[in-house]
Amino acid sequence: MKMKAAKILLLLVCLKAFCYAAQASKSSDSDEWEGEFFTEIPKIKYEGRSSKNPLAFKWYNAEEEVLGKKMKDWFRFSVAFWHTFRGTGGDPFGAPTKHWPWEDGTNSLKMAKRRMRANFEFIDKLGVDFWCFHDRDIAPDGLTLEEANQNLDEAVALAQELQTKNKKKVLWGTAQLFMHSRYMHGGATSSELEVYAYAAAQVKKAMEVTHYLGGENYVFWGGREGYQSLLNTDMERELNHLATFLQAAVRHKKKIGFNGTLLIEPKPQEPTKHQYDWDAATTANFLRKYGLTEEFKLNIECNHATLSGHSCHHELETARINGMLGNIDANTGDPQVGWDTDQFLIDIPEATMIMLTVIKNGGIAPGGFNFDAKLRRESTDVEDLFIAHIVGMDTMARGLKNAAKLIEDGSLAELVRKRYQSFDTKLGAQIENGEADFELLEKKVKEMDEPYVASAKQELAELIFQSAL
Ligand code: XLS
Ligand code: NI
Ligand code: NI
Repeated sequence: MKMKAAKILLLLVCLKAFCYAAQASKSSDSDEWEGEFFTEIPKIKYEGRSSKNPLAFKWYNAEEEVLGKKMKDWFRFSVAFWHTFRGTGGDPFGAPTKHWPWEDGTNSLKMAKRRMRANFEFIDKLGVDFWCFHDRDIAPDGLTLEEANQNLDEAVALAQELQTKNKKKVLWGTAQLFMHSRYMHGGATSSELEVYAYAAAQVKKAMEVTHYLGGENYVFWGGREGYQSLLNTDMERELNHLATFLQAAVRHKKKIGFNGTLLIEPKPQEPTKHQYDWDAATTANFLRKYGLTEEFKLNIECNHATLSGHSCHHELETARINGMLGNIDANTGDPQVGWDTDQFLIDIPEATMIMLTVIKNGGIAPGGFNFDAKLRRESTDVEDLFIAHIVGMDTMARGLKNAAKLIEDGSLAELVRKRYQSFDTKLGAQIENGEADFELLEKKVKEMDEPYVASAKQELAELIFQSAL
């Protein structure tokens, strides 16, 4: 009996191996993949809460309206090409663990095109409308800028064709200014003029292809724009360089007629010890100093928020109240790990707080929720790529529903309103309009008794919050 079971198992394993081998077959010198990439994955559908199917949504129902807007329009979910199609599972201590059946182990242009086809099948099956990319994720680099640009043009031409066919869009594009060794001191903040120029040329091209693909935003993430030691760094000069770089990007945007939003993605460190766009407040201050507040918004990444010692909710609120909330890189870190682990978000309270801010902001378009998130090194099945995004999307959908419940119920807003009601007075209005000077306030104090100080009602606020989850 045992032998028989083992034989059946062996047969199944062989069948599966054969199946992959068959899928992997392709005509020898074409990038065309014969058949589907994800043959065993159906189109992901909404099946509701009672479903036990891991390849179905339990909460995310694209067409369902919440507070007058379809779920898909609240989120505008996007797949990050670099994690989903270039993530290998390699880490500083270990080799790649992911051996996707469509990969041939090269970084050729042919392979780039095949991956592009896989990307569009993936986002289509997942039911997502957007994708994000770095220039060097989607096409191999070249020995010269011209060669790199040529490779990029070929990959982008195919992307354009597949976008039209599948009715998909670019949420944002960006330039990879951190991998190549020339960027070891940074791009726009490199101590080397030739590297500054190279970075500018690379961003110029990345902006142009993002525009060509109809991208709705363009991101600047300054991974290496920062320092390892202040002793060898002229911080003032580097920040000035960063500003002139961004000003030139604005001029180029206008020149090519790109109407997308320019976004800066704050992160405090990693790979540098200190990254200049530390957090939302630091970045807003930088933009203000250099007269760039009208031209840029922020792309808040939740894992970066926690690295900078804030919550994602704090960073989103900071961006919102500065009129700068542009996009969300939806991911999360690990409370026991001190780096950017880029995990899919599964925390319902966190998702609820994120959505409270997004609703207050009236939505996030033309930005969206980009899954800047990757599978764990140990997750190696093709279906894991889908399951990871499904859980991320369901988590955000639950967050949206909870936040809507809290807003419709109104008691949390009422608690906050009541806390500040002493300012809803004549004197309060004078203070808030900046008309109350110190003499006036001193006079008022002399007329009154010791101030009345009410309870903050934090536990009541928490009780109301958790009752909506
Ligand atoms: C890295 C960043 C990066 C940007 C795009 O930590 O999150 O992935 O989103 O360059
Ligand atoms: Ni990011
Ligand atoms: Ni990140």
